[in-house]
This record gives sequence, C-alpha cells and structure tokens, in this order.
Amino acid sequence: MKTNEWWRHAVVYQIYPQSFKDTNNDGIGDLRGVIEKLDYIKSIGVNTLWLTPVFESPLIDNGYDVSDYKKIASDFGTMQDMEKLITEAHRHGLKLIFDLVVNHSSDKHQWFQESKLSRNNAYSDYYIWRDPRPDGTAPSNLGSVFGGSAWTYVKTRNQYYLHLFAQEQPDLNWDSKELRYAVYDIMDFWLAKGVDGFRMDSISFLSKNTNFDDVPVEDNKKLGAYYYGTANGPHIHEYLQEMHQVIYSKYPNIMLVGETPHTSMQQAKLYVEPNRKELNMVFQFEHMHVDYGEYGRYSDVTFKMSDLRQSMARWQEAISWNALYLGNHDQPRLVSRFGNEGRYREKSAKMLAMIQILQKGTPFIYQGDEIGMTNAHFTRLSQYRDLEAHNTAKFLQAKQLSKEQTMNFLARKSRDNARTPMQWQNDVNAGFSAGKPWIDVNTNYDNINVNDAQNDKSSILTFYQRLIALKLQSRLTIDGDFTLINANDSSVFAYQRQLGSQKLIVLGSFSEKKVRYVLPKELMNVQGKLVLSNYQDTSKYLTQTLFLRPYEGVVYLINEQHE
Ligand code: TEU
Ligand code: CA
Repeated sequence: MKTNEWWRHAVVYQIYPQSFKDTNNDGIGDLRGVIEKLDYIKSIGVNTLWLTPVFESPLIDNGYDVSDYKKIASDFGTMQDMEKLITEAHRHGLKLIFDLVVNHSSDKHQWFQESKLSRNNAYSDYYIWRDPRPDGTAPSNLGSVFGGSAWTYVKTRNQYYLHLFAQEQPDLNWDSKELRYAVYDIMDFWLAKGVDGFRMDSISFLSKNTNFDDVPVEDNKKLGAYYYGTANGPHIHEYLQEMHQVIYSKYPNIMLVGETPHTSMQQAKLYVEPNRKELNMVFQFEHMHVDYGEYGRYSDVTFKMSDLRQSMARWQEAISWNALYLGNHDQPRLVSRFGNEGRYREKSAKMLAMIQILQKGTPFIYQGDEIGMTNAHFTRLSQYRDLEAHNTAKFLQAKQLSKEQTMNFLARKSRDNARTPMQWQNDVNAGFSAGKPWIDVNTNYDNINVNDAQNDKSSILTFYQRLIALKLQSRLTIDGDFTLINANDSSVFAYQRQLGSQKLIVLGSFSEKKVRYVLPKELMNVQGKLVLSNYQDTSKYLTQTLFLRPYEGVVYLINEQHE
C-alpha cells in the first residue's frame, strides 16, 4: 500500500465535541475533554479522529456556520488547546481530520459582513447575490434545507443572497477564483499545523447552475427542493481537481472525504476515481433514505432490511472505495433505527457494527455507537436544540399533523438523537459535565455508559474492539472483493469478502426470531472456521444450514488452499 493511502487502513471515530466531554463545567463539551479521552478513544482500536467543526461560530447550526475558519470558538477552547490536541492525537498514534464547511460560511463572517455592503468591494462576489424579480420577490422558487426560501433580501445591496441551509449560512460563490484560493489558504493553515485531512461538508453543492430558474415543486411543498440545480453542478469536478492540485502538491499524505448529498452512483464515481485526483471517498446518502416518508426524512416509516442491503451492496459493487457509515451527527442512533433498542439492543448493535465495518471501505464510527447509545426519546419540543427539529415541527403542524405524530416523527428521526451527551459513567449527567448540559442527557445512562462497558467482556464496546482488530489484521478485509450471498433472503444480510484463496463469510440476522439459513451451493461443504460471533456458543465450524438466533451475527474464515 502506498504510504499516502493510509486511509485504506483507517477506522475513523467521529467526535461531536459539543457533546463529548466538558472540562470547565459550562455544560458544553470542549477540546480539553477530547484530549482527556484520547486513551479511551485509542483503546477502541480506531486510528483516525474526525472532529466536527470547532471554529468560531454563532452556533446557529452547531458550528456548521463558521465566522472565522482560523480561530477556535471560545466555547470549545483556545488555539493552544487545538495545537495540544493535534500533538496528543499524533502521540497516541491517531490521525486527525477536520470538518471543512466551505459550501457556506456564517453570515457573521467578515467576508459576508463586507459583501452585503456593496456590489463592488473585494468581497462582493464571495457570495451568490441576485436582483429581485420585477415584483420584488425572490429570484427563484428554490427552498432551503431547513425550510423557507433559499433567498434572503438585503436592503443595502437591493439584492437577495442564496443560502441552501439557514439564512445565517450564506452560500459561498465558488465561481470566484479569489474565494476558492481563500479556501485553499484555510486548508493550508491547518495542514501546516499537522492536521491529516478533511471531511468536506456539503461538497456536492459547491458549483451551482447560476441561472437560478424556477425549479419543480413537489405536490406537498410550496417551494422547490434545495438540491435542484445546486447539487453536482457544472464546475464541481474542475474545482475539486484544482483543490487537489493545489493541496496535494504540498501535502501528499492527507485524506479528503467528501460529504456529497443528492449524488448518484455515476456522479460519485467521478469524485472517487483515483486517477481523477479529486477525493479519496464520499459519504453518499442512498441508504439513509430507506425510511423516508411522504414528508421526507421525518417519518414513522420503518426501513426494510432488503432495501438497506440492496443499497449498500450496489455501492460496494460499483464504487472503488466507500466511506462506510450507518450513523453520524445528522442521523438518529443506528441501533434505534436499524436494530432493536430494547431486548436485543446489545445483539443488534454488535450485528450492525459487523455488517458495516467488514464491508470494503473506510468505516466511520460515531461517538457513542460503540456502547450502543440509543435515541433520546424527548417528549417535549423544548428539549430539542436543532433548528431543523423546530422548523420541521412547524412544517408538519402546518400540514395538519397532530402534535403526537409530529413528536413521534421527531423522536424517531431528529439529529438531536445523536447529539445527547456521551455517556461516560453512571453518575450525574453521565459524567459528561458537572454543569447543566446544553442538551438533556439520555435517561438510560445508568446502564449504557463507557465505564460499565469497559468492565464487561461481553459489552458492545468489547465487540467493537475485536471487530476493528479483525478489520485491520489482514488484506482480506481491506482489499478483498465484496459479493452478496443469498441476495433475496428475507431476514439475513450476508456477504463474502474474497482475496485469492481466502474468503470471509459475514452473516447478520435482522430478525427478532430464530431463523433457518441455508448457504448457497457454491459454499456447500467448505471448511469455514468461526472468527467472530455476537453469541457465546455459535458453532465453531460453518455448517450448510445455520439456525441464527435473534440478531445473531457471525463471521467465518474459509482458507480454500487446504481443500
Ligand atoms: O449536512 C449536509 C446535508 O446534506 C444535510 O441536508 C443533512 O443531510 C441534513 O442535516 C439531514 O437532515 C451537513 C452537515 O453534516 C450538517 O450537520 C449541517 O447542518 C449541514 O451540512 C450544513 O452545514
Ligand atoms: Ca466546556
């Protein structure tokens, strides 16, 4: 493996600092809290950290609205804290990637403060401004992610500016070369300090169709979806290749992972083909849409395993290298969404981890999933902190949904489910903070916490440690080909990884019942040895027919050269 391809052997732990560990009792997690927990993070077996944004920000969107890309938000700490974190992470043998949010900045960024003043100053075209329509209304019918129009009027310029997200998140104009090179300068600033790469936020929106004509409006909406004409626009690959050329020429050993919402497989291939020199991998969203309902993400639709399996397998077979994830700070807790957070929480969390991590690509583990943290089950709207939750509640109530239904949709799918404080021990505020946490702690910290998990050989944490060790120990699990097994089985998600004469058979039951599972004929009478299971007494050798218990996950190794 070429040294600069370390990301093929990376297992990444995503930290949401605001909710990770608070060391100065203001109820907000901070960088010193991350430093304090590096030993724990290392003990999981991961080798790379991804930190969500900690730069100066009004925190309208919890840091995804940056007002100074080269300063640390005082809520999270100081530049010295960050420099210490970089040093300490490396001392622990951990790479560290930052979250670069450059599709948009905060409206409090100095660039925007200047840009909105006039049509001809140095920053006038750092953002996307358009004249009002003759009747004074917005330039187009584009809606924004968080609800409402994607356009906001500014009197001083007598123009509207574009914001795909909140109005406090004006989109940067990537058609401006000065702006692009100002972003590369920010990347250089952090790479020079030793950062090992970036997760690039909303990167598929950087280049837009700039005519901004009206877009189609779905029947239950008043405005057009934010991704029409804005995702995977005309110059996106040109800009990423320019970024690659500028950045990699000076820092050849970094990792760039793009978050690419609303990106098809064909488009994703263009981002990750190595010889195109754009990104190493992308977070795509197809498998995150398997439980969308008539109002999109917020719904009470339960996913079908067959849809999840089909989507993940499609991307495994079509894309050379995938970012593997089932949860993050934008998604509900994976054990609640795809597993069973009640009786089979432990079994299903382990099985899901196995199915995710042993696929081909770089696994991303979100803080708390390694101990099986669940959705928050908030019962009051006032418990939610995410602007998306509050905007969604308004939207759903305008659609005449009952309060119960609205609260049910939020409880199942809100991003705040993944943003409740990390549960360290069975103590006040789960050991996260001695102050009042910025968001309620999940009430189940008494039996779901790191401390208990570390003292329990059969914990989800212990299983993650063994699973990550298995993932990293051989070329089979890194480079082996992926093939689905029994692609239509109603309960079991099964696949094999193959490299030369070695095969790894991975089987995960998504059923709460015991199921009978018969291996396909091509796997008849082969010698398979058990390497991992989430039950104690799984048979040591692969048999033709298996009886998988509720959420049973098993991994067998076949060495065909012994045949
Ligand atoms: O999310 C980009 C994105 O696609 C959003 O639509 C995301 O899928 C949505 O929040 C799900 O409901 C990135 C960040 O991950 C997210 O936290 C930010 O809110 C967003 O960009 C704006 O920076
Ligand atoms: Ca703090």
